[in-house]
Amino acid sequence: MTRGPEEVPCLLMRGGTSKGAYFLADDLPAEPAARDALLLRIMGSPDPRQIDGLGGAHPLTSKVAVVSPSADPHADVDYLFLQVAVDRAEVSDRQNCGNILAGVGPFAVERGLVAPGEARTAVRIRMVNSGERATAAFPTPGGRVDYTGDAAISGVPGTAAPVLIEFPAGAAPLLPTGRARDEIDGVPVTCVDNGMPTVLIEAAALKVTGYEPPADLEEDAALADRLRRIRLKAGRLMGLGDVSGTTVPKLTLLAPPREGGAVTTRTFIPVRCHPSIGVLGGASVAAGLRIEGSVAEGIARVHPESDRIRIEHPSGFLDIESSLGVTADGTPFPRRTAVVRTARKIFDGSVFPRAAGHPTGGQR
Ligand code: NQM
Repeated sequence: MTRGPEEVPCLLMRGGTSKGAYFLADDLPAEPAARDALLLRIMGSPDPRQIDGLGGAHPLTSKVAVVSPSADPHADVDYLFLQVAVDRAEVSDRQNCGNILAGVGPFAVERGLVAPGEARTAVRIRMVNSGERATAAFPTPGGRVDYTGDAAISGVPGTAAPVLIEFPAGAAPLLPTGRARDEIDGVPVTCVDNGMPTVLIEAAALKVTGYEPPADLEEDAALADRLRRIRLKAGRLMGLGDVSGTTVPKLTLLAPPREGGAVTTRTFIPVRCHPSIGVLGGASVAAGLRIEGSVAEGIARVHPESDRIRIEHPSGFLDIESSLGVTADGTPFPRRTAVVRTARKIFDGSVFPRAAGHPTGGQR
């Protein structure tokens, strides 16, 4: 069968607590503007319901992975993450996504980019957005990806095969402002980046408990305004420039743990409140908890003898293994970060982009 020009091979996958459309780079236009225009039509953006496309009307279900063989001798594949805005005609490569990363290894095997092992396969991934690397290992009994298993992750019903994701020591500075604590608009914050630029704030400093359901926090207009102003200033302090149109940095409110974990979190990504927490966002929080002088001091309960940090969030918890080192001049850096996610192939076939030339999504 010959494909028409408007038929694009696509694999829809749940990656961790997110869902995205996965493509081989060769199946999309190489030129970024043409690629992004096509992705908007595929996902059904801009439209608050994304009714005419694959998107699920939430930032966590409006995601794209573009995968290709890697020229990096230390990686098997390149993974470019693209956030497709829901109600704006915008596709951004400014952030990475550790949840969608969970599906990249299985996708690479499904598409024949990586030969599977007889029992397990470890895929070395270069994350194009950040230039960092990760390894994802998952079961491939008999040379086929097995998505079934007994690993449960908070925020996803049931169980599935574990995907172990490991991040080696990172090159980027953990503290982009060079300080463990800054003050913005009279609020102490810690700006940290262990894969996702994140601003940590004590929930109580913004007059919330940090235990509210995400929907209640999203309805709080005064909180939204304070967070917006803090984020704009934090973006500049972190060297990210004007972040008014970008999804980074994220903001995480911290409160003492209530379920035996290290800390309770509510994360804004950056407008919607995450129903759980992102992987790299969680990695940044975990690192922030270990940094001397951070705003987590007096809130978080961290055991220095264990690498494991349990981050409580609205739908359960995320366990992260996180260890830091300190350079001779006292600068903290990430030694190793690891996390277990699951992924599931939902659909494999062709997607038919909506017709070009309907940019607004119609009536509201
Ligand atoms: O931080 C949401 C998600 C994410 C990002 C967001 C993520 C990560 O849950 O690695 O996974 O922060 O936009 O998919």
